[in-house]
Amino acid sequence: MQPTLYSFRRCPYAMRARWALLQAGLLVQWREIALKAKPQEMLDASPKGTVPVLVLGDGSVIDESLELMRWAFAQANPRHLVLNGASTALIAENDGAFKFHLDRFKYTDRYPGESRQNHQQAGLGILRVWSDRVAADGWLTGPQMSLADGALWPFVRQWRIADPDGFDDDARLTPLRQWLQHFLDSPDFERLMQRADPWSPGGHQPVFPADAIPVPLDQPLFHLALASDWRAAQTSGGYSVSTRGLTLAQAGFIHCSWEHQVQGTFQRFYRDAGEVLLLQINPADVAAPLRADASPCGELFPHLYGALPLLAVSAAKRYPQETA
Ligand SMILES: N[C@@H](CCC(=O)N[C@@H](CS)C(=O)NCC(=O)O)C(=O)O
Repeated sequence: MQPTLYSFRRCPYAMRARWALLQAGLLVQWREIALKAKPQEMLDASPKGTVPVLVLGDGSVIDESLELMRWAFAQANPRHLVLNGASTALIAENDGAFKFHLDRFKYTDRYPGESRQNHQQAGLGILRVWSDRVAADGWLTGPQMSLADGALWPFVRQWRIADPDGFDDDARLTPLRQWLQHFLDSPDFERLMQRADPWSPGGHQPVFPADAIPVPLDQPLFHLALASDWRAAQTSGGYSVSTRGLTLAQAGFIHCSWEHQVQGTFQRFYRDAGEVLLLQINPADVAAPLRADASPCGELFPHLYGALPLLAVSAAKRYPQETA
């Protein structure tokens, strides 16, 4: 059974959670809520009444965004997002001091007696230090994207919306602006900001992501592979090529096809690739999440969000088949 997610579109905690679910190739029952009219079902699962809340198939509840991210990346971490201790300290600073100043800067009328300008300076001060980190290493905690990057960007985006001049005119924030743009330019951003009407019991039940469907486990999947990559996988014990010229870690998933899509995929990407094999995959034998996502032209393709175990491949035949 798919987990159930209670979410609110613009909430930065729910955004970081949905971002992680997208990366991990997961599909959930999506219950968008109105903060002013929380469904009783959500409050029964988590009486503290904050989003996001994820209710798993066994009834257990995750109602802290960071735990939800960690749970998602425990299911699959195809891009090798770094789950390091340095992230924990930065996330604590974000959810603590930075959010404190963001709220008081953004909603000054709710905090009588507070100085908007003081909170702006304090918030920008934190952002400058984060920007220096990005300038030094590429990402917040080092040369690779980590949990901190995924957890903080929705809050930095909120600051930018609240304080466009302060954020855009500060030369020291240039690296952080580029860092934020990376997340906003990704196709994931549009997907995680999809809209839904607030959920009501008995009403329409969408899934998140709304443009994806589950992959049926009783239909074989197919993947076109360079024969040399497949041979290398026999030695290394696992296959992790996404598509021609891209690794699983680069793309975030392994491209697959249903039977009727194989020929088109071959024509588009492999016709001049030399020796090509068609791998037939039993979807019930893969451990990593499978999700069918819409391609840029809208067609749904099955994607595997982890390495392909050799045992899940029931046949590897030359493609197109040689005629005698
Ligand atoms: N520590 C929680 C904080 C979540 C949170 O505060 N979410 C806000 C929305 S952005 C909320 O649900 N507030 C309840 C309300 O406004 O009634 C987490 O990380 O999940």
